[in-house]
Amino acid sequence: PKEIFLKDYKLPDYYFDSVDLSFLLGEEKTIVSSKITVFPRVDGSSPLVLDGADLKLLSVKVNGEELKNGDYHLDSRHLTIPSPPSGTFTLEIVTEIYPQKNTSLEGLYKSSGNFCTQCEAEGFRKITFYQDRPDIMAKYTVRIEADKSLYPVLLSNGNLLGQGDLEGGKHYALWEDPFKKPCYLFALVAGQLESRDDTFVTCSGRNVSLRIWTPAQDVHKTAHAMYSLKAAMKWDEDVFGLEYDLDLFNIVAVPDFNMGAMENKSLNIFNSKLVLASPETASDADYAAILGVIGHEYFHNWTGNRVTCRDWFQLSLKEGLTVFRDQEFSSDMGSRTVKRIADVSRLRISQFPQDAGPMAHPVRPHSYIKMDNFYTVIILVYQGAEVVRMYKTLLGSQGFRKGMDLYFKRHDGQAVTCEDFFAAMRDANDADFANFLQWYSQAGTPLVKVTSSYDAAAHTFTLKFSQEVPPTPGQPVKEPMFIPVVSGLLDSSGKDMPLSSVYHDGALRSIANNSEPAYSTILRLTKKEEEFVFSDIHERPVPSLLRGFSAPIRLESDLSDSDLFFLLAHDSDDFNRWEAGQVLARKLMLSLVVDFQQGKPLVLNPKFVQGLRSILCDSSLEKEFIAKAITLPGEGEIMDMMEVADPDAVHAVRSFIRKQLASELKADFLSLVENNRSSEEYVFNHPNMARRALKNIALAYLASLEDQELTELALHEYKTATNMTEQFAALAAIAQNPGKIHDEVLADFYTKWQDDFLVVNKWFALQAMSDVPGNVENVRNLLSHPAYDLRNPNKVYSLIGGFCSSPVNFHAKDGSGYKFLGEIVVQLDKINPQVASRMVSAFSRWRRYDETRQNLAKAQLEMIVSANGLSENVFEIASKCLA
Ligand code: B3K
Ligand code: ZN
Repeated sequence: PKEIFLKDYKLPDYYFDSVDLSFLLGEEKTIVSSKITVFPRVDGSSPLVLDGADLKLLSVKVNGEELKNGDYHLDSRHLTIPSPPSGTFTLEIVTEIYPQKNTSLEGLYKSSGNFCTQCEAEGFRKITFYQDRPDIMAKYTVRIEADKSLYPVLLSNGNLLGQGDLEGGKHYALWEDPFKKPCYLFALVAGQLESRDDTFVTCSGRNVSLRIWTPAQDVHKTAHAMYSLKAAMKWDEDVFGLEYDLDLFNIVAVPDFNMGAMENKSLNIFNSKLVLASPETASDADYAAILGVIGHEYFHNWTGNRVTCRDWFQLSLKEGLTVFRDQEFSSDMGSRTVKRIADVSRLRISQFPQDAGPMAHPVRPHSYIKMDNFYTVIILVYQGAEVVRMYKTLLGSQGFRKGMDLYFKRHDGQAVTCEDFFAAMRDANDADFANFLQWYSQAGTPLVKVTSSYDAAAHTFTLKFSQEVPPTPGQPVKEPMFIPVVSGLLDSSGKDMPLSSVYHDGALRSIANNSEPAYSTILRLTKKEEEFVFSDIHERPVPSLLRGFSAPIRLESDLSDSDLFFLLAHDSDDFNRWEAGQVLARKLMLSLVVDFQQGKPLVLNPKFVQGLRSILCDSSLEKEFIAKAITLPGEGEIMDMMEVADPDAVHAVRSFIRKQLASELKADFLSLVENNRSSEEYVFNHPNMARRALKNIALAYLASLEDQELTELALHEYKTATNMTEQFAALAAIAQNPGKIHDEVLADFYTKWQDDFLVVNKWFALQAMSDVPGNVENVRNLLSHPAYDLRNPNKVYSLIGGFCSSPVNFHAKDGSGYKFLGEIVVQLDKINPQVASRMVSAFSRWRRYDETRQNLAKAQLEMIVSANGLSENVFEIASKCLA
């Protein structure tokens, strides 16, 4: 396999101006004809090299003349024309492809009888020979011809120029996209679909037709997606002044899709999971995900499509920025604190571990074998969004907006780099960003340690920071980073102290602005070690550091447990209130893990129970915040903090604490369930979601007690639920404990929902994630369940992905979990390398476990790497794991 390096980037020798594509969609094969206007970047005859994969070449013409065999070279990856004519010329290529046989779901393929495409990152080369790179931007027209009864709807990017009937029961449609675009944004859809139609009136008064396409029976489930789309369009106008630029916006939902969705210009293609929702079939989490992803793909129209990436190393330019934008959108539509907590938890669960493992790489990677592997490794996307968030933290909303405006002014219609974004932010604000660019090139999560001291005589409070970026593959030594630490100081009554000035680096900086006292300030860390001294501090404060998680780092402080309980009770920054509770819980869990390993009896610190009880009873708190605050850190998070990860001990401890809390707070939990039942119809809004979240977590705690009465309660909630959020939560609460009721309820749920594949996936995932020992056998059996299909990515993510997320069973000491995954990966790789490669990443932390487990996992990785005909996708991940 060939590794591609950022340092080797070269401007293309040829650019494409216009691209006319024509598709004859057939049952056996599809014929793709392209006519491209090519012009050289500089004069002189360099060869024109086109990418191509799995294509049958039928003909090549240059300026209308067919090329003979010797006039071009063809190998398994390229079509090369060694000496094209000088100046502008036309290139015509005809290829034959087989979408029906394409199980990789990349390029043009069929999903449930309909044709659709997925080209990002490098899938366009599976459709025709092309310079498949994002800095080739061209204007496209697309003609689609197909059988009219089988494929009544024919869609592509841009505006519909014409359509009509043809002989033999066929018809055609002609589309034109007036905007230049890279080929990864090309899309085509053909099939039996119906649409929900609506109109959005833009800020300048233009009418935009909105259409969401699905099979006829699902159209009624698209109301929330349409609501989300209109909300996103309005938000982008209000917050960034960005207006939609065409008269039509299409979304198509398809059941077989490798990822969540794709931002193709004016023709977004979505995994059905992220479009279809009804109160009976989708949970609050699904509704929230739909809102976020519809927003995300829509926002790409400006951040990704109008301004795109020069090369794939710059992926974060569009993904980091667009993830940041969708996070802000969701925050504005719901609760900002709760959204931030959810995003930071995700960062901790997925990104930090990756960043500490064999796949660690900077936001802008230095090399890749298969670009697709760098979308699933969340570092890039989530860390990328954190980097964008830091610009906003440093510049404020207005400064950030100025930077965005300048970015669009400078780069609309261009393919650019992360430096270009940085420069726009800097120049628009005349800002000093120190060595901020390190965030793009250095991998690894910085570890910041802080100690504090109070000088009562001098009225000063000192914070001493040190930072260290751990070594990662290929980067043994690191430079210090520029880390903005938003901080405040609490007085003994729990109020924020007014901050007047801080001494740092030989200078006294005033914090108060225009004589208004400030209660929070940004400490700019840039060195390996440094000190900040606050003056005029008249009592020993409790510091609240890294408010709102102002930088994606690990923070270790010398705060005592009582400081943390104090922050949990009083911090004005709700994020940090939650964080204080998490730090306490992590400490507690780690110390109980040691007790467990030493065979000591487990005892829960009564102060912890007390702290959580006061959160539960604090009526000033938002319900969803309470639900988050009483959720313990995940097992993975705790294992990550251990020298040698011990899944059994961590699981035992977490279950112990849950049960202990459930029994001590039983009365509180019972009243939460009572008082938060749905009385009205399902509404997707923050207060209602918050109420359901709180009720559901209380129910889960109660059911963990395995008490008959409480199981009856959960069963009652299951039976009376009028929406999926509550029904599924009750099912999950019951499913924690094996037994007769467990089996009956699971069977009942399947019978109810067997015709709804999205609900059935929830049912698979729930069983796959079970902690019941030996669950691997159950999961194996489910592989042959009639509703299961390894070719459908959603089903794989539910069952196989779900299984790997259960530490006790995936990491079972007998190796049964590893063996299961090893077998599946090899089998899946033949069908769909992208999905197989996502699954193999579950092995990536294998060195963190004990020797027995290491050997068992390593054996599976070795077996995978030596498998015949292994894809580059899986090879890249598995070999990096072994390196
Ligand atoms: N840009 C796509 C992801 C493409 C992944 C390709 N393997 C959608 C998104 O950003 O949401
Ligand atoms: Zn994206």
